[in-house]
Amino acid sequence: MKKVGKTILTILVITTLVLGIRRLLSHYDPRVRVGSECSIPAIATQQMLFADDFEEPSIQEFWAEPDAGSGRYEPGAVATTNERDARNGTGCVSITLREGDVSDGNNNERAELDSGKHPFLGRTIRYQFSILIPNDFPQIENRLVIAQFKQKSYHNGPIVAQRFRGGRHYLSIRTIDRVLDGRRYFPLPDLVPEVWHDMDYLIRYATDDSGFVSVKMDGEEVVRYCGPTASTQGRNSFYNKIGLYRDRWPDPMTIFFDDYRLSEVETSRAHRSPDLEPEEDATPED
Ligand SMILES: [Ca+2]
Repeated sequence: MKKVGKTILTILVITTLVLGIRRLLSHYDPRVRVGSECSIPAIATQQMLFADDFEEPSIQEFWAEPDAGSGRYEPGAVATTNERDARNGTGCVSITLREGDVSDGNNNERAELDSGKHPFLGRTIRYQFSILIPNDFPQIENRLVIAQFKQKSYHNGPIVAQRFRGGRHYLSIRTIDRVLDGRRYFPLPDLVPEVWHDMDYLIRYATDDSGFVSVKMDGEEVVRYCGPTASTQGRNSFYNKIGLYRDRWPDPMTIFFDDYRLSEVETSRAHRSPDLEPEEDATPED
């Protein structure tokens, strides 16, 4: 029995060490600067490329078809509605996910609107949308992504993901093309049920350290990250999804969005945004 105990202890120690070293290797990236160490250029001009205010009976045509690629949402899962107060106008979009919807067989399920794939490498793109969770939205300890920014052919997850898990609202950004890819985590202000929150992402897609991600929520900058935001292994093809992507769960979820805008931005290096306050410690988590 003593020998068995010793063996188990040895295995535990080795596992902890390996996981710790892996975490260090994947987290540390000398090309990355965050918070006040990172300077984001100010917006000089911007041109809107796609927009949906969800005032029409159907969503706009730029959104990818429900069954494009590996599938986006089940018939009827996405619908414009004027049955609740919209962020602006009278309409918004409701997205509902039920157990087993559009699963790829890997214990996940989804109902997401997809911006379509675009050659955004070397360009600065601004994504704005408003988001509302209803009072009865399940706040559960289960993976849930409500907005994500992805690069085609760069596998194993999004570059940037807005997550909501067990009531915690936070962002993940991948550290790209390292020996071991990892993620950095940033806390976001609470998502208050029945309140419209305005998200505003500014992302420069670059495979070198000229890339950046700046996130504003309700007009306040809450995340600032400088470093690679695109992989040399992926294509020059980027897409944004909003909605519900989670590990399998029995209870249905409905979330609302309004005022979607996708714009290309010209920045002025001469006029930088004022520095952020030093970054708070983020809770590391998978
Ligand atoms: Ca609207």
